[in-house]
Amino acid sequence: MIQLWHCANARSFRPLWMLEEMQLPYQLHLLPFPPRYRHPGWLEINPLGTIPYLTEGEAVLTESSGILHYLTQAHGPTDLAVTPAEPDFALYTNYLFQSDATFTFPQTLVLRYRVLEAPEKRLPQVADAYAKWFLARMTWVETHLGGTQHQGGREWLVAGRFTAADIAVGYACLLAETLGLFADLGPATRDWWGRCKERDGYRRARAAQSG
Ligand SMILES: N[C@@H](CCC(=O)N[C@@H](CS)C(=O)NCC(=O)O)C(=O)O
Repeated sequence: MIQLWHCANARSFRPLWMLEEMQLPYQLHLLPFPPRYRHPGWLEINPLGTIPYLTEGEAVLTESSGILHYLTQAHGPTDLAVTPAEPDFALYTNYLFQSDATFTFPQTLVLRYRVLEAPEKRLPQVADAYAKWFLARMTWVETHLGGTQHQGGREWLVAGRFTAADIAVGYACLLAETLGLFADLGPATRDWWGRCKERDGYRRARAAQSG
């Protein structure tokens, strides 16, 4: 049985949403955020102190977008993955890695220095700089979604269908909503995120984390 340790709306939402899209059985462990400080014994389970933390038998994974890849490979085949035989395989792979390393990374500095730190330790200059960084990086997504498909724009990020890339990158929009950055994203990105949120899998994942 797959087990997922998760905090509401944190990066572990990526695997939670994926599990719901794939309709795989799993056991969810909901933790308070940040678990390192608020869930005694968490560092003994995961020395990184972070979530997601997913296990399946001997398999242990801690990277949210890597887990999406793991699930498609271990429990596929599924149309949520793009195969090497498809034209968008390179874009798909790039989005999976880009989702956390390029898009969510700057958001976490905004979260930390604008929201999580005690007021006297907040650093508005750092938070503002990384908010700008995030919005600048997301122009890649805006340009991509707004182009081709006969220049009417793309419905989904790759392969003309909803895939794990939409989940991985879509999470950055969820976090942008939490951080008050969503309105500053481009119109094609905001429309696409609206479509993502209409997925039954997304709705089930949101319901699962609310207990
Ligand atoms: N690159 C990792 C980052 C994991 C990570 O930093 N998770 C955050 C939650 S969004 C966390 O656990 N933060 C709490 C902490 O560091 O104490 C991933 O994509 O899963």
